[in-house]
Amino acid sequence: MPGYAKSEELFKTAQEIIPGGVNSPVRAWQAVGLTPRLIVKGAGARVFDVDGNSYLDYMASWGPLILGHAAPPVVAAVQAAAARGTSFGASTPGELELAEVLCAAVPGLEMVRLVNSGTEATMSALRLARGVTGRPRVIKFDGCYHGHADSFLVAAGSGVLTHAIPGSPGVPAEIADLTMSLPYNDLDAVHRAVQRYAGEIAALIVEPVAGNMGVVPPRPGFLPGLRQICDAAGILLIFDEVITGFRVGRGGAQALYGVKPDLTCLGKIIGGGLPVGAYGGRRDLMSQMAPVGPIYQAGTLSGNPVAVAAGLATLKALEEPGVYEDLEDNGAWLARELARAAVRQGVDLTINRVGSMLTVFFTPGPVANLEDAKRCDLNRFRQFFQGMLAAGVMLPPSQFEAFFVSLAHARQDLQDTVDAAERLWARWQ
Ligand code: KE4
Repeated sequence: MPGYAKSEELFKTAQEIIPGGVNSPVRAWQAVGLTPRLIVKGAGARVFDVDGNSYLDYMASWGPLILGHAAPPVVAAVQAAAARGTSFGASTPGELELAEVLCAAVPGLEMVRLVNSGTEATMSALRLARGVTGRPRVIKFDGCYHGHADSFLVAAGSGVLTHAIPGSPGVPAEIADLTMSLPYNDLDAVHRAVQRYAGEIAALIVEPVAGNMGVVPPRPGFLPGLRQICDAAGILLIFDEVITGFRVGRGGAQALYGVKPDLTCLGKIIGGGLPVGAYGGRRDLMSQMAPVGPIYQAGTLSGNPVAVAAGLATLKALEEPGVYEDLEDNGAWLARELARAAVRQGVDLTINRVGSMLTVFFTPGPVANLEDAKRCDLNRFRQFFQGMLAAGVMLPPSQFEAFFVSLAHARQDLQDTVDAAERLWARWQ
């Protein structure tokens, strides 16, 4: 391996003019105690850093790159769109096409609006819920992350959890007080909160498969139970499918588990690696959004034609027959073989997986909520990350994130990953 002198030099300079040297905190690799590698290229299942090192990539840009890096149809669509102009400040046919694709695929979407990030999607969905119900409170779950809008930074899972910031300075207590954060998979806690604040709760927002405390699937009955509680209390159910949308199936987690939310938030995959988010749901709710309704939300680059082209090319590629079966087969194979290697090497771990998103938790488990996830041996994860990086495998730099298998990962890539892990674990004895 040619070392990482250039990454070190550039990252040192970056820290002088960009907070922490990064444009998003988790990229600073503080949780794994290494200098982050600056990436200059991706191709298929691999990324290449500024020093010329190559890595099998399981970060997938935190989820969007389900086709792999620089997928030819996406690159071609972006090049063609850019050559026609990058933004017009006017509606374009592509925005309508993407809205039609989303509404056709996702059961809960009767209407949808494009924005620029998952944060914008969730903050807009919450404003809509509060505007329609006239109620101020919102329920979220410990370990779930919904972006960095004030109402959600009270006990978020990604970023904030990794950086041990309980909530965040700058979030007014008055705002945080309107949010309740409950244990994931705990319907009794939801019942208690709803009884305590009946009539004051606008919405309950949930990652239908949690991805920001590591992957934590919903217990059987959890999602249907949330639906029933919300129906009985007049609370709007919001599924944050920014990760799970088009990841765990074409219709997202709501199709996989058969529970339809009132509002859905999307991001990541629907932009194919470019900035696209979306929120949508029942027509009677979305019709309350300006300019047709009174609730305001806007964005200069919402529905940007180049980003929309990347999203459309990605979602079109995901219409190919068998793609989700392939992702399921490869996700299951990787999880099973990693677990078998861990047993052979006497390493205590738990692997949670849904489709092609999975997390290796360094705890005997089970891991069904944030408290369970917090029992992980973070030093073991740090050793695992560092050892795998040295072996040419780039994992997400936090115990509380998901590995993503893409359509570009060949079975041999997965085998190489398992072999690297087993060689590393053998040295742990
Ligand atoms: P963005 O604003 O980062 O596009 O989306 C926020 C968001 C909303 N909802 C869910 C379920 C999410 O996972 C996210 C963002 N995910 C994190 C990592 N899991 C993004 C990585 C980062 O913060 O750099």
